[in-house]
Amino acid sequence: MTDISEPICAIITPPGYAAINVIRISGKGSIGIVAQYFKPRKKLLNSPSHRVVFGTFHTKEGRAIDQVLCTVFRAPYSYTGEDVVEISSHGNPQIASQILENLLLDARMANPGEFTLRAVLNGKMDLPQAEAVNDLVFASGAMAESAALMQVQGILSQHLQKLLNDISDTRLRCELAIDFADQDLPLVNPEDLKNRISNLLKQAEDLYAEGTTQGKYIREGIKICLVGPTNSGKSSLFNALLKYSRAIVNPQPGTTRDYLEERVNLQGYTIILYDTAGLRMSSDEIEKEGIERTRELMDYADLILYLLPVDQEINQREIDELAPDIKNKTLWVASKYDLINPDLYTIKNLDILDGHLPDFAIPASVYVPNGLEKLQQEILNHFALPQKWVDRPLVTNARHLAALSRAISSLQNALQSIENQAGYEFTAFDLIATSQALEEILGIVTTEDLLTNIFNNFCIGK
Ligand SMILES: Nc1nc2c(ncn2[C@@H]2O[C@H](COP(=O)(O)OP(=O)(O)O)[C@@H](O)[C@H]2O)c(=O)[nH]1
Ligand SMILES: [Mg+2]
Repeated sequence: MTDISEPICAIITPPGYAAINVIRISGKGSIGIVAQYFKPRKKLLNSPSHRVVFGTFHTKEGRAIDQVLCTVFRAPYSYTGEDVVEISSHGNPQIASQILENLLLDARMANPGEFTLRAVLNGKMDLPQAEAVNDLVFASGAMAESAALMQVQGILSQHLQKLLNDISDTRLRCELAIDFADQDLPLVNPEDLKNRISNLLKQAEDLYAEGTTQGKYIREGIKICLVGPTNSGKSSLFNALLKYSRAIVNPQPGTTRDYLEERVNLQGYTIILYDTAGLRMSSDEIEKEGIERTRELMDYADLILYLLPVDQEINQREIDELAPDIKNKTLWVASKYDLINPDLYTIKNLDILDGHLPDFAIPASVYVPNGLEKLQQEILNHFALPQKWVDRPLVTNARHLAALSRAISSLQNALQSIENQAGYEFTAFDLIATSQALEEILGIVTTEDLLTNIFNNFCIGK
């Protein structure tokens, strides 16, 4: 890695006209570099940390560019841990570019995520916190924001650190047992070690399970696919959930032939909603293609909302044929519920789906006030998603999940070796492997490739 105190700079506000622009410079000599162009120079040079200094930014030749505010942060009390100056100029992109051009005479352009990388290298934050900074910038939905913020604050890191401590404690006990094999140590017995490892395994597995379900939904959004016969109200429901008319709604069957994809927010969670072609036996080639795509989407989706409109007869054979093997990720929806005729169609009639669920279908109507409330509630229930954010360690990052999964395998091996009485050396070895996997999450052991990969996804200026 290159010299880590070399000054780097970038415009850290979005491009274009705005009220202000901010240009950041970080690294050795940053304050002096800015002071060359700034009047009153001494005031900037002598400014204490966390102060704002008002003045004029000039070119090297002495031509005034703009009146600016310089915020001074002195090492180590800055985001990066280095000397930092943030120059706020008037929000004309040409002004910001000219300021940057002058700084670039003495500093280099920052790479994506390089300010945050320096924060990590200087011990201002650990790797999961840095990754969460990026998640926070790109978070969609209140839940994703809360999850990322919690990680920036280090809640996951603290939890992993505690797990690491417990693992080393257990490993030390194994090592004691190896070293003093001929003596009777009350501190180590197989039963106790087994309990400790089982307990560690359970904690790791719980963290993993929540990460692959809620963590994944928070990070990637929940993919929900609307399916059902033609004219069952899929497009209407799609629009109603979106709260605007995106899909064409038409009493003519077969209006939606391709599928549509939109994101909506449901109580802080991002839902990726798909409106699909109706499922029915068809001889029309285009419609057949649409139905094929619907089937692919059904495989891909996290949840299927299968609409069974109350004004149509349910064709059991069609459901079996067109939508097999989806029953465990399907919510059955009694759509157009405002049209219900209790004599003809009761929830009980849905018993013809016997053997394939549903104990009930969820009544839904886009034409009555609050007609979708129950459905929205059932969606959240299906995923057991809390409606309010609770601070807890939650893994939302694919890299972290992969490492956690390796930690779990090693713990399983450790448990196995105790049960098989294979010798404490093996258990200790597996516990070391467990620690290494968790340390990788925390960035205690990193490679340059890993860091480059992570920070390449950041925006310039972060
Ligand atoms: N009464 C009533 N009619 C609905 C409801 N949802 C949709 N419709 C009507 O059903 C017809 C088909 O709707 P559409 O959304 O295009 O169904 P799709 O073919 O499944 O996409 C249209 O005439 C809609 O106005 C509902 O909740 N109540
Ligand atoms: Mg449609």
